[in-house]
Amino acid sequence: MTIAITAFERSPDGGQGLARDTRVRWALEEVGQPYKVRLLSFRAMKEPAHLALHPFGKIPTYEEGDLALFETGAIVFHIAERHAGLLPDDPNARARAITWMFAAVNTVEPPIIELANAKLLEGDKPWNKERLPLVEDRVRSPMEQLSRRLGDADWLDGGFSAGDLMMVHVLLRLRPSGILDEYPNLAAYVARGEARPAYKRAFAAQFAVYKGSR
Ligand code: GTB
Repeated sequence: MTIAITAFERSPDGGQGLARDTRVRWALEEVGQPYKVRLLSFRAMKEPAHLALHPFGKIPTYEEGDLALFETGAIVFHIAERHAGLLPDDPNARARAITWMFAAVNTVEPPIIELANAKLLEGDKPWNKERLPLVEDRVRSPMEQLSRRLGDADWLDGGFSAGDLMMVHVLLRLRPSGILDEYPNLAAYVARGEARPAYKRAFAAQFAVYKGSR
């Protein structure tokens, strides 16, 4: 059955792979599933046809036959459950990999998004200069703890899993701030993710959209 996802017609990140369709593309590439992409304008995302798929009017969505999903955590989990390659067979190891997926979106991602918003959307506010260091510290706290947990391991729990895929993509959003490079083992972890052939294919596919939109 053909898989179709949605993505930005014109990604505001300039093709850096930071928009969340990249993590879905990456998961599909890891498990060797072909997919189509429907590109959406910001206006189309808020129209009824898309709101029927995504109640919050965002990308990405995932369609496969009668099934329509939104939320990248749920989409990547679905892909990982249906196809081999992203979750270990051992039940406990599988549960731990899923735990890392939740940690990526529930614990690590929110302060990173808050920082991106503080810079992008609130940069002109008079209180921004005073607030920014507080927001940055709220990012550094989980980063410090994640860095300690990863230590000198390649991946978070044994072999590469959907937990690493989600975590690496979440951390990529931090790179432009310089904070990722404050944690050399996490910077190397992200680079290991980016070096995976499946990530490179996903990155190239989203970059081709950006290049075509210029
Ligand atoms: N929790 C949801 C998920 O994980 O699927 C969040 C989905 C989401 O926020 N999607 C964003 C969106 O549709 C795109 S990825 N935004 C449009 C809107 O809200 O109207 C977020 C994103 C946007 C821009 C950059 N960038 O420029 O670097 C990076 C990431």
